Formats: sequence, C-alpha cells, structure tokens
Amino acid sequence: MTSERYNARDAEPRWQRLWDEQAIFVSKNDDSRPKYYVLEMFPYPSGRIHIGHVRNYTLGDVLARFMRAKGFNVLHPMGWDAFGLPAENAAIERKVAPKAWTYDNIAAMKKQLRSIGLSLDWSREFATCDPSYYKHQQKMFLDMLAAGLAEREKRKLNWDPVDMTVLANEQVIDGRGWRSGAVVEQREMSQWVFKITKYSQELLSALDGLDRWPDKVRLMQRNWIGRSEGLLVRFALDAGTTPAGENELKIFTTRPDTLFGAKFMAISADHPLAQAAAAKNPKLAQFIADIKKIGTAQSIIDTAEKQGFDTGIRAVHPFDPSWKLPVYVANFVLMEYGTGAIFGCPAHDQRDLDFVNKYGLGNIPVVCPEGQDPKTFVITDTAYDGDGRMINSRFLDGMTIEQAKDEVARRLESELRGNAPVGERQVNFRLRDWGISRQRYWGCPIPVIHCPKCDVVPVPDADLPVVLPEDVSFDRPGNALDHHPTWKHVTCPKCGAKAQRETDTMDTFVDSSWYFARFTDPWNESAPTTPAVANRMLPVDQYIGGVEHAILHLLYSRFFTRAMKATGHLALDEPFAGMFTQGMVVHETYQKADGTYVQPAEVKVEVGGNGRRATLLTTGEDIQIGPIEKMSKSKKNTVDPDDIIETYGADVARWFMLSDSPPDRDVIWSDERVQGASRFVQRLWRLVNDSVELGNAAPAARPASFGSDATALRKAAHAALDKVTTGIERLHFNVCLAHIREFANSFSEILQRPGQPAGDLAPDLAWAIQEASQILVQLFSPMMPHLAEECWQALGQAGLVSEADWPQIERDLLVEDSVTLVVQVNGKKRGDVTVATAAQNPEIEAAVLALDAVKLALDGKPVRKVIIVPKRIVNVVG
Ligand code: ANZ
Ligand code: ZN
Repeated sequence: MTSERYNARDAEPRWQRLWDEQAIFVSKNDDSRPKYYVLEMFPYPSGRIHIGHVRNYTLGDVLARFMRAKGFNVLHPMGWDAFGLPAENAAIERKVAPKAWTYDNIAAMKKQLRSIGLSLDWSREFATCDPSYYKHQQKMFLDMLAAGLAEREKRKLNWDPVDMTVLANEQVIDGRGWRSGAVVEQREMSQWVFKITKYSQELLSALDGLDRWPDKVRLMQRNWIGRSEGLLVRFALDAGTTPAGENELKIFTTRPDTLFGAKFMAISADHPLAQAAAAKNPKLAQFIADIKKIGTAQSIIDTAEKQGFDTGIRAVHPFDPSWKLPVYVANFVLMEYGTGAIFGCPAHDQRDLDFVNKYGLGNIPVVCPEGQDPKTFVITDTAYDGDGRMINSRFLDGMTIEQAKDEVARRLESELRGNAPVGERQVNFRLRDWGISRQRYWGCPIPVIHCPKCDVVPVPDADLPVVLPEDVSFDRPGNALDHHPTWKHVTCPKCGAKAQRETDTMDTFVDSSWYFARFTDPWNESAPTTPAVANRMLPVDQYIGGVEHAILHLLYSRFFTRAMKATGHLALDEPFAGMFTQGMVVHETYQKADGTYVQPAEVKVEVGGNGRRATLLTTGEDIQIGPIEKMSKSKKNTVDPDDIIETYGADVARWFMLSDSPPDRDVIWSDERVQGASRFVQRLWRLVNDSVELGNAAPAARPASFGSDATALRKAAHAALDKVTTGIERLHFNVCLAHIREFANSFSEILQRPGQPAGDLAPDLAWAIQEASQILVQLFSPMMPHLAEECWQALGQAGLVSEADWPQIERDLLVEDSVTLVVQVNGKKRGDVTVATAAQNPEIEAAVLALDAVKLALDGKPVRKVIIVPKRIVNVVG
C-alpha cells in the first residue's frame, strides 16, 4: 500500500507536458468521427487570468474531455479578444506600445491557462489583433458593404470640446470628459453601421428554435430586439397654433385603445416640430438645450425626472375635431424610436401619469379592471396597465382592450386625410443598426479611403490587410491613427487623386462576432473561412460564458453568421446551438475598523463558539467579515488563481469550482471548502492505490458470475457511471461530483472490510474492484485530469486516461432491487415504504397498512380502498 501523498506540484506539469508533446487535444478537420465543438468565450488579454476564467474554462474542459472519451472529434480552441481601449491606456500611462503590451499579456496568460490543465487545441490559436486575422475581417466588411449590409449613417457622438476628440461612452463620467473634465457635447458625425435591423424579425423568430439556450438569455434578446405591434396615427395640428408649414404630427402607439384617455402630446427635443417651434421661442430653445445635456443613454433617460415644455401648439383628436391636445417637448421621448412623438395617456402609463401629475393636466381612466365599478374607478399615483373593459370611450365602451385596438385601427385606416389614411398598422423594433466606428487606434482599421472626387472607395482586396502602423504617439488626446504623420495620406485607388484613409477602427465586438468560425480553419490565408469546413464544424455545440454577454455579443454573432451566409462565407443561420451562462465567483469581504478592505490572504478566519471570527494575520487586530460579493479589486475580495494552483494544484481548484454550486449559479469561494477538495484528492489517491493491490488478484478474464459483494460493488460503480454520464451531458456538474463522492465512499467501505487479505480475495470481487477503480478514475478524469492520469498509471493502464474511451454502462446492473413509495392516507402524506421491486400489490398493501403512521391516521376507521400508483404512491382511503 502506498503511503506517499499525491504531489500535484510534481504531477501536474508533467502530464501537461506529455499531453502537449503527444498533441492529443489537437483536432483534425478531416477526422471522420462526428464532431463536437465546445467553446468558452475567449478572454481579453488584460494581463492576468482571474478566477472567473478558471471557472469558465473548467466547465468547458469537463465537457470537452467527456465528449472526447465518448468518441467525438472534439474541437476546443482558444484565442484572444485582443483589441480594445486598455492597451491604449497602458500606452498612455506606462509608455508601452499597445501591441507589445497585448502580446506580453497573452504570453503571461497563456502560461497561466496551461497550468489549469485545459484540453485545448492550441494549434488554432490566434489573437484578433493579428493582421492575419483582421485582414479577413476587413474583407468581410467590404463584402458586407457591397451587399448593402454596411452603410454610412449620421450618428450622435460624445464630443469633448477641450480635447477636441470623440469619447467612448465609458469615457464620459457624469457628463464630462474623463481627461479634460469638460462638459461633453453631442455631435452628429458620419459613422459606419452594420444593418442588423434587416434581420430584426429573423433574429427574433429564430430564438424559438434555440432550445438549448437559457430562457432568460432568450428573453433578454427578445426584449432587446423589442418588437411592438401598434398603430401610426396622423394627428392634425390646429393651424392657428403651429409654426408655418407644419400641419400634422405623426405618432406611434401600441395602445390605440386608450385614445380617449389622451391628455397631451409629447415630442422629442430633436423632433423637427420642436426645432421649428424653438426657432420662434427662445425659452423653448433653452429648455431643449438643457434636456439634451443629459445625453442619449436609455438608462439615464429612464431614471431622469420627467420634464416638459408646452410649445403652445395644439393637436386635434382624431375622433373629435373639437378636442384639442397640448403638444409638449418632453425629455422622455426619443427621436430614435417610432416617430419621435407620442400621445400621452396618463391613466394607463406610469410615465405619462408622472408627467401630468407634475404639470396638473389630470387623467381619465379608459380601461376598467374586471370587478371594479367604472363609476368609482379612479387613478391617482399609479397607472393601471392591466386587462379590463373599455370605459369613458364612446363607441369603444364595453369592448376588451384587443377589440378596442382593432376597432380604432379599423376606423383610422379607412379614414382618409389628404389621400392618405389617418391610421396605419405598423410593427416597430427597438433594435437599432449597429454603429461600429470607433475613433480609436487599437482596433481593426476600417478598409475604406475617402476621396474628394469618388467619395468612399473600398480598399482593393489586393491591398488588404490595412495594417495598423506601430510608430504611433499617444502624446495628444484623440485617435493616434488620425494624428499619424503619414498613415492616412494615400492616393485614391480609383482616380489616383490625393485621398485619406478612414481613421476610425471597428468596434471590438466585431472581432468577437466571428472568431468561432475562424477557429474552424485558422490556417486559410486567402479567405475568412473554408466554407466546407466551417459548415461541417459549426454550429458551436456548446458555448459557455458570462451572462454579461447575453445580449450584445450573442446578438452580434447571430447577425454576423447571417451576414457571412449572405456573403458566401458560411451556410448556417445560428452560430451557437447550445448556450450556457455560468455564475460568478463571489467571496466574503473583509474590512478593518477604519473601513479599508483587506485581502482574504491577509486574514485568518476561525470558527468558534460565537460563529466565525476574523483577525489580521500581521497584527492580530479584529477584522469585520462583510457581505459576500462579486470578486473585485476595489473590495479586495479576490483570490489569485496562481496562488491557488501553487498551493493546492489545478485539480483542487477545478474540483472546488465544480462541486460547490450548480454551474449557472454563483459560487462562494471558501478556503475551508478548497481544503476539503484538497483532502478529497488525497483520499482518492489512497483509494485507488489500495485498490491496485486488491485488484491484482483479479483473473484476466471476466468471471462468469458474481457473488453478492461483487455485485453490490458493480452496481454502485455502474449506477455512478450512469448518473455522472447523464449529469455531464446536462452540465449538472455539481450533481456529478456528489455522485462521485458517494461512489468513492461506498467503494472505500468495501475495501476496508476486515479479513480480506489480497490473496484470499474471491476472484469475482477482485475483478469487480479492478473494474470499479477504473470506472472511478474515468469518472473524475474530466474534472481532475492530472490526478486521473497519475491514478490511471498506478492502475497499470497503458496509454493516457485522457485518450481512453468512456466506460460502457451495463444496464442490467442499474435495475434497482427495491423501490420507495410515498404513503398517503386520504391524500395526505404520512410516510413512505420501501418494498422489493418485484413486490405484488397485496404485499405492498399489507406493508402499508402495517405502518404505525397509517394506523394512527386512520384512527380506527375501516379502510375503504387502497390505490397504488406503481413505483410512486400508495393512497389509503379510509
Ligand atoms: C399611447 C400609450 C398609452 C402608450 C398607454 C403606452 C401606454 P413599446 O411597447 O416599447 O413599443 N412611445 C412611442 N414612441 C416613443 C418614443 N420615441 N419615445 C418614448 N416613448 C415612445 O412602446 C410603445 C409605446 O411607447 C407607445 O404607446 C408610446 O406610448 C411610447 F396607456 O402610446 B404609447
Ligand atoms: Zn478618387
């Protein structure tokens, strides 16, 4: 028996090297086995792997290793989402070149990733900042331009008037530029957009087919796309009140049923009517300038106090020429949605209600909830947006909301004013085209040239890639590409005139919108994909990442896949057949008496009579244990994967991450539980070594029959195999780990039974022990691959467990000998009963009626009937 401890520090790098040398995780595109593509969201090379990465990649790795053992040609690649602002900030703050900074970080993080023991195919690695990658992205941009999927559009941008530069949203802090502190202005400029809205309906409809996506992610996407069915209504304007030339106001509403509850009209500050009215009204002009300062971010608009300004213009109610409605300019109406104008119905819309309550306009309820008396139903502070019947609405009274919507639409559609119908049914989407221009250096250059004569000229294919210059300076604010002395000055490819390169680069979301496709053939130098290969290897069977990417990244990737199909680079619609969003790694926070945070590593936590107590390691002073929060630098509640791996080994970190909660929930980092995982590793190692000796007595051939001990062990092994197999397939990893523990326990009980010296061991039991130990090692091999290799070797197995086939389940062994049924008396649960699986009804009945709990519940009453639902419930009716 071995008394040696398992030494992860020695074993882990050894196996990692061997896996590498033998290239066992490299997948070949001409492999004829069925493919399985598992992908985790690739990291941004910030410099260090954090614990969330470890969780993300471990989840994917378990699946990859399992599917490999199941006989699939597994594609499990890794790369780097390498463009972005932090590299430029590093250049500004530390005077290092963005490129050097990025590639240094990649090297450091790659080393860290390797130490986790991930079964990755590194032969396909790329960084999105490699010209060999973005060259193809530029090509696809040009293809999309030719296909009408990329266009120029005027957009509002944050403009810093001091630094004379455009700012990203995250560079605007409280309305001011992050560097200059100047109040940021909104400026209209021409931007490149991808026409994602061409696919609004399709991106929405196809969500129904994504049945291996979390419902919450699909819901978030649905809401983001935001389809609304409604009515466009042309309100006539009261001629005496309007600026010259304006005679109608077009609005979009999803609630035409509430038209008789209208109290006001509201238009966006950017609406032409607002502009026209402001030209004659300096106070209005001032109001418009003020409300524009808060910017265009939806979240700000939603939370800002509702404000309006009466323009003096009056609109006419479409069903009553004598009914005039005041037209306000309001800060909550966006120009970008619908028509940039609304009618307000305060009784049934909270925002409108807040507005009228502020300006004293009153409200009229027009929908009365079931069970309420229309005569007494009033609205004060809370709008009613539920179901009900129409009231106070003339010809609509008594109708349901749906009937009323239809009736209003029908009437207004058939009513003409100046040859056009007053109403028109319309479907609107919230989704906007994807603005991809960024005024930044460290991104993929947009491959066009602006010629004074020919306008926008695509860079010819032969001139791709348009490479980022490396000799750039960050001494001045703004886009270093734009400041470069020579880079942008070119001649027009069409007419030869002096022209300028586009200096905007692409949103980094573009880089991550097709990397999964590039992984299928990253060696293709002449095209973004090799369609035959990509179509075979895609879609990604299981994609895993954080829920923070549930909307934009996934939506953009879904759009890109369609755009690549339209331009001949792929032939599929959906990139990710299965999507999984993992939870976060969270940790307690620790604070000194003065409120400053300290790191977990600096604190000693003891469990005593009065609960847990923490002290500072250095001084012994009391430390306050604070709430469990997402790991963050500011709260100092982080743990460093390197430290964990150095102290316990990667397998322990992996096991802990998988064991403590379902993968889609948050996991609380706990040193105690990590130590528990570490002890379990040693237990498994001893268990396997013990079994080696006992299993040595096993006959080479499978015994013809098995005695009861051997059968019991085999049943436990195959039951565990069955449960872990289905558990991994469903990504219920924590459940799998519980089964592995349980099996290890029953296995070690059998091994520790006294009076079983190896020599005397019955051959059938020895054989079963050998089988059980192999199964055990294989079961935990996806989670703890290094320990598993070491054990596999100890078991005398040839080859690597990482390459072994998943064990075959013997279904005969899964049949349970007994079942437990719930016992009810008159439908109420009173206990349960365990009977032989083969037991007949009279036998079950007798067992149930003999139960004290049943006798007690019957209280002497005669039994009228016993109903048996096989394998589930027995109900005694008394
Ligand atoms: C009258 C009304 C009455 C409305 C009522 C709602 C409730 P969704 O579902 O998101 O499409 N709206 C229209 N355009 C707008 C804009 N540019 N800025 C701000 N709000 C706008 O929302 C459609 C509803 O949002 C529309 O229906 C309109 O208000 C408002 F009891 O019209 B509703
Ligand atoms: Zn030209």
